[in-house]
Amino acid sequence: MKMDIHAWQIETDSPVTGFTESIFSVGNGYLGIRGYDLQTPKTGMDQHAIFRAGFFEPVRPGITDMVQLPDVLGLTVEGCAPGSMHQTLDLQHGIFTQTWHDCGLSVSAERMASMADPQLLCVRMTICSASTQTVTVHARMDDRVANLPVHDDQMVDETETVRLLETLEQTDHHLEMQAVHSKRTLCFLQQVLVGGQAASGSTLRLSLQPGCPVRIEKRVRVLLDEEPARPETQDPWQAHCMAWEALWRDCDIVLDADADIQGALRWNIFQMLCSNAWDDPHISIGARGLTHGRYKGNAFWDTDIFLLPFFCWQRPEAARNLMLYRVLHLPQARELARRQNLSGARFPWMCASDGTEQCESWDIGLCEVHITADVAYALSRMLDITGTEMTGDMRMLFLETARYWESRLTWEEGRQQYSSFFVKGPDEYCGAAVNNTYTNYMARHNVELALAHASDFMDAKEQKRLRFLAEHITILYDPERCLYRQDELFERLEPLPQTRSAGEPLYRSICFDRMQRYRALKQADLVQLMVLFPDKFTEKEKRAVWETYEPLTVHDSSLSFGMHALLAFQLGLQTEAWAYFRRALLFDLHDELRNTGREGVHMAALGAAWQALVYGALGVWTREDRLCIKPNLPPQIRSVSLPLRFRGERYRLTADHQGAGLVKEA
Ligand code: IFM
Repeated sequence: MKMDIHAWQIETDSPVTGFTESIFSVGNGYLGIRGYDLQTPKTGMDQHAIFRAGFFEPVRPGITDMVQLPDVLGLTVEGCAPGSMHQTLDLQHGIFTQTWHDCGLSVSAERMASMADPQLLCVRMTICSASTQTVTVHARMDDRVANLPVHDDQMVDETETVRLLETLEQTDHHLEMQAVHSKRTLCFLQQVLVGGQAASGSTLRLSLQPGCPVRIEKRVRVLLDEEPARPETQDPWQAHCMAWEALWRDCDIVLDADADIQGALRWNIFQMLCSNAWDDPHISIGARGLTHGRYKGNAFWDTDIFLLPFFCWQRPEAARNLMLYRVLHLPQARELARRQNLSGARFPWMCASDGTEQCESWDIGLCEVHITADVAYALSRMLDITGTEMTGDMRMLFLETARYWESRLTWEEGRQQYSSFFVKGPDEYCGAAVNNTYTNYMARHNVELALAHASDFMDAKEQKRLRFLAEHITILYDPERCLYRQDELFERLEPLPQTRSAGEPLYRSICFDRMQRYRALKQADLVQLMVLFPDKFTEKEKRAVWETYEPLTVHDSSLSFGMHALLAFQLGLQTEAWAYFRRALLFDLHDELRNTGREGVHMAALGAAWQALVYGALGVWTREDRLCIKPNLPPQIRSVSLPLRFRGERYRLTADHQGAGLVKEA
């Protein structure tokens, strides 16, 4: 499907599909609306999705789903069924517009989730008629809604909807619903304006004259748990546009490059902002943000490792809250470790709003343990970049996660080493591995963080034990090849007959079990490790990892391209870096895995592309309390200018092929 990507706009003449719904999702971090067709009433209870961040309800014992809200935005012109639509997303002002022609009418319907008022959703419809006629417009809030919980197993198609909300009361202006299980309440307050004047009722009869457009506006305030309504603004559209302009002052990256690269970069940043409830530490970002219910709305390492850098450097308050979310869930992480007969704190692979483990696939949920060290790593990076003062709870997080590793790793007396058994690294095609280097290296780093920041909380014996652990954890390294080895079994696996996936991911045509026994990587694993610690590995070691593992990687995960681009930039492999960067940047816009419609926007890919540019092509990093840059721009990018925040100060980084500068801004 063709999407035209301009510097500040994405547009298409294609009909509304799952794919366009995902791409044209808009949000304000609290409320997210998929880009569904406003004119056509929904035919299935799970269609026309709107989400409220942090609102989860149980769908089975112990398992929650992000609640789908009813379609309160519908604004339909009676009798019209346009065959095609022009759809435009204005990235600068966060407004999505669908324009169509039917019944002698020309209609444009704009929508937004207000960035100035987190409770507010608005639609504005402009109707022009070619002749004198009367039309009826329906503005009623549709209370029919159900969730269609998406199975963790990507091969299982979901068929059963679950009703999570019931209606308590509905009038023309007010809809009150209640969550079936928790009894949390949800209230929608609707205001309709015709030509700027308040209209009564939700069925509007309009007399149209040629050349006299009529504007209908619908404002819906969404209140969860009886939260008080914020004061109304005279012009919510203007307030929203101004809020977006302020966001772009903090986050825009101006490129001198082809318009599609500039536009795709802005769309990536736009979608990260749309799914981030920046001032609430109780809400994280799910793997598909507020664009889809895939993964039940849960947060993974995607947030800590892939998205966090963008927020650290451009929205430090948001980065702080994303890490506070982890800190606040330390009690649940302790409980998870205890349930797994382990000490300390173990973060869930898939984390729901209440901090519990939501992963229902036992192998991934139990053995993809690197998440715990990823959280500790992310916290240390956030502290370093934003200059946030470390609290006692943060020190406890470092310590409790280190204690987890002490109990999760196995001491092998014969070899005098700590080993990890039954672990999966980032490469989810590696089976259940032994001594995955990514996991062990991250675990060691986690223990070192505890020793550096939490030794006051340990007695001398514990300090000694943890130091011993850090010194004796197995890191598989072949000095002859200067090569870090992925794990103990990888090289014994059978080669994959076909090394590149074309279109759909390989797991769609080859059973997961079979994939686990091939010598193929689903996504960056040691490549991932190299980019997390750019100063800890020599150029030779990075090259050895690249040359060994890159050809074996099938990139069946959205997390892969950006990390490959980043390492390729660092290695000066400009051709490869650009090819990977483009694929990362356009991952959803080009529907790389053919699942953007079915699954929503891949949040981690957005952050990975941002990192490839900022860490890779611009060489931004922190060293000894300093902000350092080392640009190595690809020829396709002639110059870059972006704001960065570092330890409370604002900077502007500019770079072109002649040089680079970093200027402190007032
Ligand atoms: O966290 C990722 C994982 O690395 C690969 N499978 C999908 C998850 C969610 O994006």
